[in-house]
Amino acid sequence: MENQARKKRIFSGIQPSGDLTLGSYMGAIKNWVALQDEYECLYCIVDMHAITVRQNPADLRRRALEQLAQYLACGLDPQKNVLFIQSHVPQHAELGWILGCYTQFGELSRMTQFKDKSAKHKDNITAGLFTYPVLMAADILLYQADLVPVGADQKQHVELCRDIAQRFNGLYSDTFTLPEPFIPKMGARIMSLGNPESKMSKSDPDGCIYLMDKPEDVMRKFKRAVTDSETSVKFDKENKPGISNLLTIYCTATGKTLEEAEAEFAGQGYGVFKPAVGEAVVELMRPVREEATRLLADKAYLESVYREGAQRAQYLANKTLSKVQRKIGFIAR
Ligand code: ATP
Ligand code: LTN
Repeated sequence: MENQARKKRIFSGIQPSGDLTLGSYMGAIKNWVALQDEYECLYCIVDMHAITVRQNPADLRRRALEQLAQYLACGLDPQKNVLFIQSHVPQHAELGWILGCYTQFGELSRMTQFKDKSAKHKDNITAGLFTYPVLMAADILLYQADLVPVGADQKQHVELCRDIAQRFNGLYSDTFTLPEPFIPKMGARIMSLGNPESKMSKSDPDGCIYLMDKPEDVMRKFKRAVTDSETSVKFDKENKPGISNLLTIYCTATGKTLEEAEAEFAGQGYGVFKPAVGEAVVELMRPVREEATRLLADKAYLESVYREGAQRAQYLANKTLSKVQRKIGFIAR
């Protein structure tokens, strides 16, 4: 990795707070795979972020490992990329604390994810949920990432990260690279199949396709997808949010353009279109599901991947962390 210093760097992560979804695949992971040759990439399982809402310990442990198997199964090469678990690299927490001292209460109060999640978990609004974006900024800035491939919902957090970095650089001279969000043109916001007005999310099993769903479950969910009372397969986000979402999924899964898809289903009605989308997704996910299942049986291999990833990540993280500590006036260890 050190020999490729001229390559630009990428950081991204997903919380092991639920099974990976078609939304996180189309919004984020698909791009991680596409960018892995061109960039030096670190892809993380952000378990420290996951505990900002209550997790069952056994489930958290299982999901973190499953998520690693799924990253690999989606096509992320552990030789090319640094694949690791956030809590294995304590520098994230250390830089997170420091950056929290350069972040305003008001900035964090404006984060829409905090507003949404604190409304959902009214009985457990922790300080960790509030400072979540600071830890996310630490994730990104520790590695001097240039690009952060995420779905549209994470744009605000990446922008806050830039603001924190800019503020720090202004106070102490250039320290952090300013990261850019990388949001796909198509698939940045996949909507729930049960309610096309809200984002497809792990915590909504009916409207959500999980990467590990069996083909019959995928087909059932697509056949039941909420649409409208018309019959034409046309992209119109305002008036036909359900069909527009299905078209987006179909095109992202097959690589076809909206025009090609509309032409393909012209005059055919939803009874033909909905199962066709289901089949495209089943075919997209089949190799991922099969390979993830195979990998999960090989715990020793998965362990070797996350161990090596943590070592490589720590080496890079230490460089930034010691620079930051020196700049703010901590005595070197
Ligand atoms: P939660 O419901 O717990 O908030 P989530 O389902 O939104 O979780 P995350 O783990 O927060 O999923 O997201 C992982 C990555 O996938 C992020 O980059 C996020 O922007 C992206 N992503 C998540 N859901 C979608 C979606 N429906 N459409 C496009 N991208 C998505
Ligand atoms: N907040 C992100 C997960 C996340 C992340 C990151 C994404 C944590 N740290 C750093 C990109 C870069 C989410 O998906 N909810």
